[in-house]
Amino acid sequence: MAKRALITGIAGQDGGHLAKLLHEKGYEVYGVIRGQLESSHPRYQQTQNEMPYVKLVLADLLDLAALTRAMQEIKPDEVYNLAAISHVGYSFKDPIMTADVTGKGVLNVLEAIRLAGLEKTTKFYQASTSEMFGGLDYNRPEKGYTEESSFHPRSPYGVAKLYGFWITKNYRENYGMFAVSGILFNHEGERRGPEFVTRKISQAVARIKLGKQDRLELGNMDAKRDWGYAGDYVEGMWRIMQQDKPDDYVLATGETHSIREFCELAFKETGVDIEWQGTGVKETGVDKKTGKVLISINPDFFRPSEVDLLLGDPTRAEKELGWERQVDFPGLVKLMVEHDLKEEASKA
Ligand code: NAP
Ligand code: G4F
Repeated sequence: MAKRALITGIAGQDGGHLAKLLHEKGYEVYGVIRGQLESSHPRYQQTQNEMPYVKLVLADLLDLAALTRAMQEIKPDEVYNLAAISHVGYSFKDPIMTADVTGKGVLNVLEAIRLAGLEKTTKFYQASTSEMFGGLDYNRPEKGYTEESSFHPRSPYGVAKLYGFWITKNYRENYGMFAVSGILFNHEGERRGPEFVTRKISQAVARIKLGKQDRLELGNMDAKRDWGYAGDYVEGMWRIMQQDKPDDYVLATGETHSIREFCELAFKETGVDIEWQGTGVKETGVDKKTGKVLISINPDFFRPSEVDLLLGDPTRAEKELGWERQVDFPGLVKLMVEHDLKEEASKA
């Protein structure tokens, strides 16, 4: 009989990649979509059209009753909890809702599994994050954060995710559940939401190339991230869930790049060389050939506190899971810009 997987956050970036992967592996895939989206709603229909093989389940991460009902009816072999308020900048604006969904929502899913009497049979994956490390100098190992590194979250999102991480570990220890975390560093791609910096850049580059936008406004240009491709990371999630012994793993590339480097490579894809001029909020990215300002700073995008540098060490995942990323940093930027050039060109 086919294994059954339930994915929360099905309509998000990773939800789509993971659903496709599990479907290709022969799973029966169920996807949780927010409770108020009736089947006639465009968002529901869009998700269903994109993933016709997924059986959509209406539920909200805040609704324990709906989640418990879903567990009782589906009896999934594997639950992947990807749903969250996942935008770090937004979490400063709405910390209460972020704590409820991104933090306590994890407990709701775990409790739903337990209330349905499935804690000995259903495996649980929690989408933990490198944001839990915080990127401060004192706890940053030279080769990158590992499963042993200490945490110091720098945002309401990071704090909420740390609760999710610990409650998952707690259920593993308390009830003997196969409950694990993937501690994933930034992963991007053609499904990335436009509110995240990489997609904001790739969309802007495409729109500027097509004459639909003049300029790209960004916040902190100095931040560095360990960016991989989301398609590679969902393979890692699945591998974490196939281990004999439940445990937590870091998935990362082991490389870190600045926002500036991402911009330079992205514009290069459309034949534009960027030259940086000025400093601080006056910094601009200029088209070397024409002298036109294409990138400027808007302090509205600054955050009250910042994670300056993220770098992960994936050694353990590579050794124990045999996980290896397929797409490198230049490949990721290229893939995103090429996708957005086609997408923008197809729009009126
Ligand atoms: P995403 O695109 O923001 O997707 C999150 C999904 O959660 C969305 O589909 C959203 O639904 C859903 N959601 C939000 N609130 C909900 C609620 N109350 N009830 C039910 N569903 C709700 O995030 P992602 O990039 O795919 O990331 C997946 C997970 O991995 C997240 O938990 C994220 O925090 C974590 N993570 C991501 C990265 C990364 O670099 N992408 C790295 C580490 C960890 P709507 O579609 O209706 O808005
Ligand atoms: O793309 P970002 O918003 O991603 P961030 O904050 O690293 O969070 C993402 O990765 C985490 C894993 O490390 C996930 F857990 C989380 O759910 C999410 O997927 O911002 C990246 C960097 C930041 O330093 C930000 O300040 O880019 C900087 N930045 C500069 N200008 C900007 C902008 N970020 C956004 N979103 N928009 C800007 O205009």
